[in-house]
Amino acid sequence: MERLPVEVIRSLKSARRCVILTGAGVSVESGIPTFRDAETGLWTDFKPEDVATPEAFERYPERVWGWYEHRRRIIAGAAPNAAHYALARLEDYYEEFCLVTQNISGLHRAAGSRNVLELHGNIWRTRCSREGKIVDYRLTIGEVKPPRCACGAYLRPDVVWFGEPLPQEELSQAYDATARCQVLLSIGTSGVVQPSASLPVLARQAEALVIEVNPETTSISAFADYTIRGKAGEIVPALVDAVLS
Ligand code: BJW
Repeated sequence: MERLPVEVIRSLKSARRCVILTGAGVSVESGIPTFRDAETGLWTDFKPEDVATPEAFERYPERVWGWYEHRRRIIAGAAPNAAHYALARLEDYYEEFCLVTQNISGLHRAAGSRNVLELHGNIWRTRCSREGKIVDYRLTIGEVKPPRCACGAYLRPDVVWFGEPLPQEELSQAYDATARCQVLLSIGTSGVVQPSASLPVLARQAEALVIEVNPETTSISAFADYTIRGKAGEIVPALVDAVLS
C-alpha cells in the first residue's frame, strides 16, 4: 500500500467538520461491481438507457425490474467491508460528519454509519411508478416481475435514474454539509454523474481540503489536494486508524 501522506493525516485529525462522498468503488471489496470499470463494470453488459431511465421502465418494466432483481441478489449476498466499518468508526470523531453516498445498497448503515445521505435512493425500498409514494412492499429475492401498487400501477425500485431529480432534502443537506466542511474525502467514485460530482468541486470552492481515494485517475483527481491511489478496503481503514490513534 502507498504511504499515507502526513499532511492528509494531519488535516483529517485537525478538522472538525468532515464530509465523505462514496461511490461504487467503496463496495468492490464487498463483491458489488462498479458501473464504469472496464470489463467488470455494470455498463459493460448493460446500456444505462436500457435499464436506468424512467423511459426504459415505462417501455420494458420486466427487463428493468429483472436487472434490479439481479442486483438485489448480489447485494443480499454482500456484507460491509473494512472501508465501510472504518467510516462508521470515524463518525464520532468529528463535530459535524456527513456520509454522502451514491450507492443504493444500504451497506454504510449496515456497517453502523448513522448520518448517511443516500443521494441515489435505496434498492430495498419500492415506490409507486404512478403516484411516487413509497410503498411498504416485502421484496423477495427471485421475484422477476414488477409487483403492482394498490392503485394498479407498477412498483419500481426507489432509486434515481438518469433524468430524474435527486431526493431534495438529501441533496440540500449534502450541499449544506459540503459548503461547511473543512475536509471532503471522496472514495471510489468516478465523479462523472451530476449533481453528486459537483460536491467535491463545491468543497474546493469553499476552501475545504479535498482528498481522493481511488486506484484510478478520475475527474476529481485533477483538482483534489491529495489523491491516494489504492483500494478503499486497504486505504480507508489505515487512514481512520491514523486519525483515531
Ligand atoms: C475503487 C475500487 C476500490 C474500483 N476501491 N475505488 C451536468 C452535466 C452533464 C450531465 C448532467 C448534468 N446534470 C445532470 C446531468 C445528467 C445526468 C448525468 O450526470 N449524466 C452524466 C453521466 C453525463 N444526471 C442525472 O440525470 C441525474 N439527475 C439529474 O441531474 O436531474 C436533474 C433534474 C432536476 C429536476 C427535474 C428533473 C431532473 C440523476 C443521476 C442518477 C444516476 N443513477 C445511477 C443508477 C441508479 C442507481 C443504481 O441503479 O445503482 O447511479 S448511474 C450510476 O452512476 C449510479 C451511481 O450511483 C452513479 C455514480 O457512479 P460511481 O459510484 O461513481 O461508479 P463508477 O463505476 O462510475 O466509478 C467507480 C469508481 O470506483 C472508479 O473510479 C474506480 O476506479 C473506483 N474503484 N475499485 C476504491 N477497490
